[in-house]
Amino acid sequence: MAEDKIGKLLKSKKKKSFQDLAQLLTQIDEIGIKSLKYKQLLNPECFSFRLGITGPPGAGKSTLITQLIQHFCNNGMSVGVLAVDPSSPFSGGALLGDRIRYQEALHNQNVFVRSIGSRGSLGGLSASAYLMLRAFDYWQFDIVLIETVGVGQTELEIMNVADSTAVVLVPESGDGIQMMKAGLMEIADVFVVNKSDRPGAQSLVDEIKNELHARDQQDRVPVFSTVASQNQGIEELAKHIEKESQKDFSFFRKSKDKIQAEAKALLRGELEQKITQKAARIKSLKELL
Ligand SMILES: Nc1nc2c(ncn2[C@@H]2O[C@H](COP(=O)(O)OP(=O)(O)O)[C@@H](O)[C@H]2O)c(=O)[nH]1
Ligand SMILES: [Mg+2]
Repeated sequence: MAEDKIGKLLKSKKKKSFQDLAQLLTQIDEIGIKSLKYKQLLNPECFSFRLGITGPPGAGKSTLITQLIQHFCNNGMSVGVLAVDPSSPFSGGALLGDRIRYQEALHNQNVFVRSIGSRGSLGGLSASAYLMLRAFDYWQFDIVLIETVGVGQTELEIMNVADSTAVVLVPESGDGIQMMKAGLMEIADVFVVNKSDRPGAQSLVDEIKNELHARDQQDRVPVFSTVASQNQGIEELAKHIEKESQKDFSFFRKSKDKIQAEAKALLRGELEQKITQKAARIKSLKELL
């Protein structure tokens, strides 16, 4: 039974094997909210710093993550990645060239990657995403990177689950203002203007900085320029993230807002399961009346 297996996997943590973790995540996905019966998952002893990385598809989030992984591993840190994106190269959705590059980074012994489909059917981040991140905490990664693709609700919900959120934008999209309207301005703790090798990068940086200024957020939210595909600007960004990761964010995690957001996602997951089960038993729509 899934539940016995979870108990066993949680206890065998001494070895800290990624194979065990992979199995644990599969079991958690299966039993959903019941995973919280295990105190190790309900109240993890430690929190791994979670950086959410969000932005439009093709902005270079996965490329950026690959470079960040390399940087953190070189500094002796362990890195967990949750790719909440079915088209993520981490789940094999990329061109061959990309995949080879990822594999280079993933070869690293201290890196664990899991990809999951983007959303629960009722919208928002899936219950599984929340629960799996609890397992990441239990495994005590130094840093956990969460990639979400920019589709409205999921994109914004990243702030509920991450300790800090990086919003990745690119010059060619030309929709800096659009992004700001979509609420990204409010959730960003750091902006990354990637593909800075393309024209218009500096004006996007200026646009973001002006907007931050207008909101009196210029001192809180830095703006970095990167060319992820050429490993440019990564060092500065990574150093900033490392510094952020040292902060005490346990207060944040235990806040009422965060707990309620997670509760909502978990309840939604339960409801989805019930709907699926009930629908599977229905032979005539009359039964719904
Ligand atoms: N010119 C340029 N291309 C980049 C840069 N970063 C990533 N790319 C390319 O953009 C494409 C999409 O990157 P990917 O990381 O998959 O984007 P994601 O959808 O945001 O995860 C890939 O072909 C990358 O090689 C960059 O800084 N400059
Ligand atoms: Mg991606």
